[in-house]
Amino acid sequence: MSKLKEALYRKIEEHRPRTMKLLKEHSDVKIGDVTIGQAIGGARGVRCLVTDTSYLDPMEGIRFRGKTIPETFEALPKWPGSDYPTVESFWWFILTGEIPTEEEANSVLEDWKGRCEVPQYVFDILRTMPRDTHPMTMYSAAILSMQRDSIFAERYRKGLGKMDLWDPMYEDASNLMAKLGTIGAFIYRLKFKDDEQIERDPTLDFGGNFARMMGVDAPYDDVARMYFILHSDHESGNVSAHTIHLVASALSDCYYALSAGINGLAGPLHGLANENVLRWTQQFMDKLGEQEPTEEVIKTALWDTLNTGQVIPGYGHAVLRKTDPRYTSQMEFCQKHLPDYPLFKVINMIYQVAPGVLMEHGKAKNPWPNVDAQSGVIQWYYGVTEYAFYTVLFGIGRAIGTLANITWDRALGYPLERPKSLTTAMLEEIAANSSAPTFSKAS
Ligand code: NMX
Ligand code: MLT
Repeated sequence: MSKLKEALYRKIEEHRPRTMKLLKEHSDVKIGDVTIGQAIGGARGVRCLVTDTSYLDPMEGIRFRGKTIPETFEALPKWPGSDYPTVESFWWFILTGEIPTEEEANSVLEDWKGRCEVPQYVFDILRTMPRDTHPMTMYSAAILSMQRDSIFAERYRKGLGKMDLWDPMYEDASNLMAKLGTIGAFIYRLKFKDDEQIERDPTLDFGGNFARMMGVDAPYDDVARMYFILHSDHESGNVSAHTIHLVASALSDCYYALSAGINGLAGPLHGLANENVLRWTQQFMDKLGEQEPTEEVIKTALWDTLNTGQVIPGYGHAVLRKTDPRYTSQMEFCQKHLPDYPLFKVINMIYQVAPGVLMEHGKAKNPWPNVDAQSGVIQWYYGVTEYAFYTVLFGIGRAIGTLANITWDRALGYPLERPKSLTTAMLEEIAANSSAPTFSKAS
């Protein structure tokens, strides 16, 4: 058994009695009520998921296993010469809640070496797809195609007790994690670099290898580490994480679940916003031509978008009510590495103007930027200008938190997810019989 699997098993044994006690002694304790506004309005604010890998506070933003982003970056072991922790050390952390020693983080790196080879048939399938297929479709298809290799599905078929299911889930999750960087970089070079592929280097970590296989020089390895960790987890209610949790609750394996979640991430209101931010900004700059961008012209362009009924990509959030700390973290990276880059200056100008415009527009509950508003600039600066690829980067990161989360779902024996639906007529009847004020709105 690998060091990480042993550590995880110890944590699972410690945690199980807590869940059992809650279920046995406090099952009927209420944690919230659901209003008609929430039932129709996408379940905003309904508290009905349990996730220990991360927690999202509306004002503070994300904490991974209790740590803020700066605390996470500070605490975890780093690759020599690098400013950001390795993906391998973060994987240990998100799975166990413990900061690994360097030796423990290296044990993940060694373990993934034995798992990282992507089957040739995956590359063959990707090469058969029309070249104008969206990279997210390719990424999702690649993950799904490997389902035939699921250890979970095989062991389940053979008959495995409910409380042992976490073990093959962990195996599938680790097998996937070790391969996703290679798959992402392969898709990038297949689509945008005439299929000229670059071999991985077994002496490098996940981030270093990703940069190498993308064909982008340092510090892109650190960009990759930062990017994957920032996008890893946003508790369980977001579309991708929730989908992954939901699909896995049917005891579908990691391949089915992750592929499904990636399809949700591909929506423009979710992960695809990072592609749309760059498209919007580039179109805006193209229109400007030689003219210097000013706050006034940006304001006009934002209003033009809103007046056609479209959303401002990269702004707003279903939970956050402040600037996303993942935005801030990337902005700090830009201030350090590319302070005078014209595109960064434009993105900063949008940040000065967009919240005010959205407040005046009066619809968005949160006028502040989310993670997607800043991420494309960094990619663009390092030469990854093909913005259709950006959501794949998000999707590689998102796998880390969600695969850890569904491994824990199996460890704690969470059941099939199956909320109850009502008809509109039933809601009307409930409303008619309710003493609640008729103007009440979902929070
Ligand atoms: N631009 C214009 N209108 C907006 C925006 C925005 N950025 N954000 C919210 N609104 C509108 C929203 O469309 C809704 O309008 P209507 O009443 O006509 O349906 C109204 O404001 C109320 O929406 P909220 O309750 O503030 O937001 P909700 O929780 O429904 O949706 C998002 C959250 C993230 C989907 C929404 O803010 C949005 O569409 N943002 C732009 C797309 C984006 O950046 N998505 C990425 C989110 C982060 N991620 O990576 O997933
Ligand atoms: C995410 O990272 O999943 C997004 O910020 C969306 C969300 O949390 O709802």
